[in-house]
Amino acid sequence: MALNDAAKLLAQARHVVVFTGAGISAESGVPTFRDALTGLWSRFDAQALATPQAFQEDPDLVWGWYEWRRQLVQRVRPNQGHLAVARLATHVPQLTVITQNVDDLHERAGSESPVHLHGSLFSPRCATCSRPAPLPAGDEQPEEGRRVPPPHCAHCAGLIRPGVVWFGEQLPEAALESAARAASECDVLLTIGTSGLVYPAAELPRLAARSGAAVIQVNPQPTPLDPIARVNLVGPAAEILPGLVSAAWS
Ligand code: BV8
Ligand code: ZN
Repeated sequence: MALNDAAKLLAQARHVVVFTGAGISAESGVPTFRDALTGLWSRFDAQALATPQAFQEDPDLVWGWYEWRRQLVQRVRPNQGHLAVARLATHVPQLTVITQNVDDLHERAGSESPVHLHGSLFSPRCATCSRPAPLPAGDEQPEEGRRVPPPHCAHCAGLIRPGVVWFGEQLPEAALESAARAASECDVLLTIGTSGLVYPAAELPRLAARSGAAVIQVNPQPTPLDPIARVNLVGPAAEILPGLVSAAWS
């Protein structure tokens, strides 16, 4: 049965990579990228809003969207899926957590320094001189769809932007390099809650499979990664992961 097969692969693994997408945060109440734009945001397309062009054209709208998302993340909690991933570290000789998510739920669940391929909502920086900027004080959540003018850089007065990787922007080189090295060296890559559509991140599970790793997928929906998954656990992460970890090390 698929769960036992996955548990056996995990229990025997020396180096496990966990690769997560927006789906692992869905059960915490963080909308996935596909359905991030609900309510008043629904008139926008995330892929159009998550671009340097959008910020150029309407910085207040883009800053307002990210501030709304950051405040939302601050109000929710890691779920049983994030906690199970954190527990893996106590069982697996070597664990590398790689996330495409810009929330801090892996950290808050206890995962040490996950690799953030697409940056973070919690590391704003100056769009002009790239100096890191402080997070805005206060925690009132801007209401959905409201424009919020971004702060200005204390050093050069440039506009502050979210510390995320937008479409058309390069991923942080060090993060991508360490992620690719881990994917090519691991015995098992556990891909959780990602549609496997966004590159170059989506290349990682394929790289792991090509390098001989067993890929285990956790997702309620079919994805383009199905053909390379040794085991496909169909269902929500917060339900599947705790059972998987206890089946492997009970
Ligand atoms: C770059 C941060 C180049 C921002 C994000 C054509 C072909 C190939 C590539 C391209 C192309 N045209 C353009 C490109 C490049 C582009 C790309 O890949 N586009 C795609 C759409 C085709 N990539 C880029 O632009 C990247 N940069 O290539 O630079 C370059 C080279 C040289 C010089 C300059 C530039 C940058 C990509 C990073 C974009 N930023 N995030 C923000 O968050 O606002 S990506 C963003 O979308 C998310 O981070 C996420 O990774 C991704 C996908 O969003 P979602 O679908 O929500 O999330 P996910 O994919 O994880 O899917 C949710 C899944 O969860 C689903 O499968 C669902 O079934 C599942 N699920 C739901 N509930 C649960 C669940 N699973 C488990 N449990 C549940 N309960
Ligand atoms: Zn500056």
